[in-house]
This record gives sequence, structure tokens and C-alpha cells, in this order.
Amino acid sequence: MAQFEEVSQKSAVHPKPVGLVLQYGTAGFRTNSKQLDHVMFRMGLLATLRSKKTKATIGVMVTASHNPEEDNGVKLVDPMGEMVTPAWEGYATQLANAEQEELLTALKDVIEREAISMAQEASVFVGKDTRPSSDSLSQAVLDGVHALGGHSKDYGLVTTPQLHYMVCCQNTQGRYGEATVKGYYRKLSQAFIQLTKNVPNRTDDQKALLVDGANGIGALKVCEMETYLKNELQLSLFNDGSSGKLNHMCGADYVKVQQRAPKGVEMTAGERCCSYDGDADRIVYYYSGSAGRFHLLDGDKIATLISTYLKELLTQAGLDLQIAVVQTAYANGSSTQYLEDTMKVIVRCTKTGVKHLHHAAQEFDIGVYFEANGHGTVLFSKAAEEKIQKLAQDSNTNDERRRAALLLQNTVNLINQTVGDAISDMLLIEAVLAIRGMTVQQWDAIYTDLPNRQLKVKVADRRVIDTTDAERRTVSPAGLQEAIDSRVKKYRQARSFVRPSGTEDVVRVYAEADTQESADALAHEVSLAVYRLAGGVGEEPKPL
Ligand code: G16
Repeated sequence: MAQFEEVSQKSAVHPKPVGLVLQYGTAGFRTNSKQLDHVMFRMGLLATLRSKKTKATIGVMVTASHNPEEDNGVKLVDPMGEMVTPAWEGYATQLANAEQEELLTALKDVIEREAISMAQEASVFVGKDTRPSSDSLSQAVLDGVHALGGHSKDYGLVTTPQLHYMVCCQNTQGRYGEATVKGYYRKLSQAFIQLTKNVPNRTDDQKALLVDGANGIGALKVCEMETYLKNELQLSLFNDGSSGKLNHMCGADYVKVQQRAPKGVEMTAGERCCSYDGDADRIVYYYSGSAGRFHLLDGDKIATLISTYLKELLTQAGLDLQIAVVQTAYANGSSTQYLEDTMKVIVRCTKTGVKHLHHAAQEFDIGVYFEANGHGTVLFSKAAEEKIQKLAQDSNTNDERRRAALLLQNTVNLINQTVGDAISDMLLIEAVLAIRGMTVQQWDAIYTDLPNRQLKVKVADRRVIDTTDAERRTVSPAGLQEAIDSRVKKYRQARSFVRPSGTEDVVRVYAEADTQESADALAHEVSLAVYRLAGGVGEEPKPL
């Protein structure tokens, strides 16, 4: 077939280095950008097949999100804006790792197994972040799409959640919104203005927010959006990409892991600040307290704020909808306790990775999901949205119920339900704080985090670590879980787990305990156990 000849010819321009094997990680392939040209071409092929199979538009985002600037990666977006399904992750691995002369066989295998009609039209949306390597890598994706005769739309520089949004808009024939960047700004800003317009006497201080753009795409996009917000939010942007390096000593991952303010943000005591990550699908908040103490409000605090707000509105609206919060093992123990014991909401724990949380959240009327690192959103079932809408339009209901229903309706419109979205989450948090008349300190005081520490350990092959129970326990290598258990026992209110990262070549270690000293000591002891039992390389971890 002519299409296969075209693939053969074009793939020669994007050759695979012999013997290179890459794993499909937590959010797709991710490694040094120099190793990715053939992967991108092949993901263009795969997205085209996925589009033919689903008869819908598929998205391909070129980004390595929180990783250093030299890395790059790819995220595949399914028709409703969600991450691609596990079976297709398998195909992605198969295609990415097929040696040059085996590529056509691997491609035909997917076509056969999925019974794909090659006569079916295909459409792929492509986006990229601001990394220097993203230009040529997104071109490689487009080459792959065109080699199989697919249609493409190149959105160029967009945030990851914007691309997810476009795919969903396209496949719902505009019911979710207009599949343009302007359409995205309009939908979100209108909802935000509707939500905040009835809040009396918002002062300039209350409208002010410091934003760390991580020197990435989120900085560009939030700037573009500002005019749509009509001064209802006054942003001061730092790390806008004009001079600093992407994610270097800034951004959501740096702030969360280091538990300190990013470089370059001039914050005064009590001011609300937030940081995006490299592709603007994560956000964390923070402020400087008395005596300059740094206070972090991470994904757990965000989930608590949002679910408290939604629960109150549901009560006011008299709507009987089940609300649940989905977390991962990284969730601070205090947050889980607060959600379960005080708020009395259902809490679920899944493996790391938005795809797992998203899936779990879909089981409820309203599923609030957030990773502690600030990646998350809220999902409303179709039935829940319909009930909210019906009540908002019911002129026979009382004022309080109607007001709550209208707030819920605008909240639904403000949320990007396809994936975690730093800009949408930021607007939601700002709206919730305004509506509830809360300061960042009051939000922070909802519960007190247990002191915690995250570390990374380098090992020869991180795949030797296998986990179970939503990554809270290890099953291999032998003796590691026992070693963790015996160390945890030494401390009060302590918990620790380890897992191989799916985005970086490291093992991640998490520890929490009643004091920062204990959390640090426990994290160090567990790191040593990993180093010794799982094949550590380089220097042995040192105490903090
Ligand atoms: C990605 C995933 C997140 C995950 C993070 C870290 O985020 O989308 O769900 O929490 O990687 O994963 P790991 O601990 O396996 O390295 P991002 O923002 O980097 O795309």
C-alpha cells in the first residue's frame, strides 16, 4: 500500500538509534530530547491509527512538563480529552521500540489487532511547550501523521490542558466549548467573572496574585488571558521565560519538593502566590508567614478547599450528589484524616498518574482528584451536571437554592474537566476564596500538614522496585518493605513509601512524621535502605 511506502520513506528521516529501549512512563515517554525524534514520528503514526479506530480527533502534546529543559516527552490525548487507554500505551511502547526494519511489521500488528480500517479519515491535534527541542519534535509528530494520510491541526505553543480541552471541544462538536485558544479564554473568564461579580467590595489586595510561570508556556498563556479577566484578577507574573531557564529553581515541582519559594518571586508577608509547572497542568500555592516562614498549600490543600466549597453549595442547593476525593500515596496524612473524619467525604487512593486518579474520580457524581504535587481537577457526572442545570433554571425554587445552583453551574464551566489545568485551577481557587471571603492564611488553617520530606535515590535499574497497594508497599526487592517498616516504627505518626518514578530516572522516597527532624531522618534512613537493597549508584545518601 502507498501509505506504508510513505511510512517507510519518512521513517528513514526519523531513524531509531539501534538498541535504544524506552519505557512508557507515568505520562508517556520522557527522556533527553536527543533520543526522541523517532519516538515523536511514531507517536504521530500511532495517534493517526487511534483516530481511525475511534473515528475521533486525537491529541499529541510535545512536552516534558516538570523535567529539566534538556528533556522532552509526549502525552497522548484520547477523544474526551483524557489520557490514552492502557492497551494503547502498550502499542506506543511496541512502536517506539521497534527497530527501524521492524517498524512496518509493528504498525501492521496494531492495525490488525485493533481491526482498523485504513480507509477511515484521521484527525490529530498537535501542541508543544516552550522547550527549544519542541519545534523539531512536534514537526516529527506531524510527519508521522501525514505519512499515514492523517489530517493535522498544529496549535503550536499551548499548555497541555489547553490541548486536552481542544480535543474534547472538537469531539463534542463544540458542546464543551470552542476548539480555539480564544474560546478557552472566553469560556473560563466568563465563568470566573460570573462567579466573582456578586462578591461585595473585593479590594485590590484581594484581587492580587503573584504567579511563578516556571519560565514556561503557562506564563505566555496566562499573559494572553489577562485582558479577558477584566481586572477581576490582578496578576504579577514572575519567571515569565524572558530570561530564566525552564523549571530551574522555579515552578510547581521545585516549590513542592524543596518546600521553598521559587527564585525570582518577590513576595511580601501574607501575599498569595502560586507556581505552575513546565506545561501548566499543575499548580501549588504558598505565602510567607510571620517571621518569613514559608507556607505551602499543595494539591491536598487545594482538594480540601474545593471539596469544602462544593459540599457547602450542594447542601445549600439541596442536591443529593455524592462527592469523593481521590488522592495518591503522597497525600499528607493530615489531609486524608481531615477529609474522612471532619468533612466525612469518601476518599480513594490510587497509583501516581493522572490517568489513575481521573478514572477513579469518574465513579462518583462529583469526583475531586488532586495529586499532592498540584495536578488535579474536578469531574462532574453527566447526571450531576443535568441536575445542577435544571435547578439553576428552575424559577419556582427559593432564592438560596437557586443561587447555589447558579454558583455550581458557573463552577462547572470554570473547571477544565479533561485534565489538571493550572490556569483553570488558579481561577477556581481565586473564585472560591473570594466567595467564601477567605484569606490564604484561613485556607491554610483548615488543617495542619504533617511535616514531610521527598527525596530521590539513583539506582542502576529502578524497575527492580515493584509496588502494591496503590504504591504504598513494595513487594521487591526482597527485604525492602521490612526495612521500611522497621524504620517507620521508630517515629511518631510516621509513614514512608518508595516507588520508581515514571518520568525521571530515580526512585522517589516519601516520609512524614510528627516533626520535620523526624520526617527528614526517616526519609534519609529509607533512602539508605533503597540504596543498599535496590542497587544504588553514586554516592550513598547523606543525612539532610
Ligand atoms: C506527571 C504525571 C503526574 C505525576 C508526575 C510525577 O506529571 O502526569 O501524574 O505525578 O508526572 O510522576 P513520577 O513520580 O512517576 O515521576 P507532569 O506534570 O510531569 O506531567
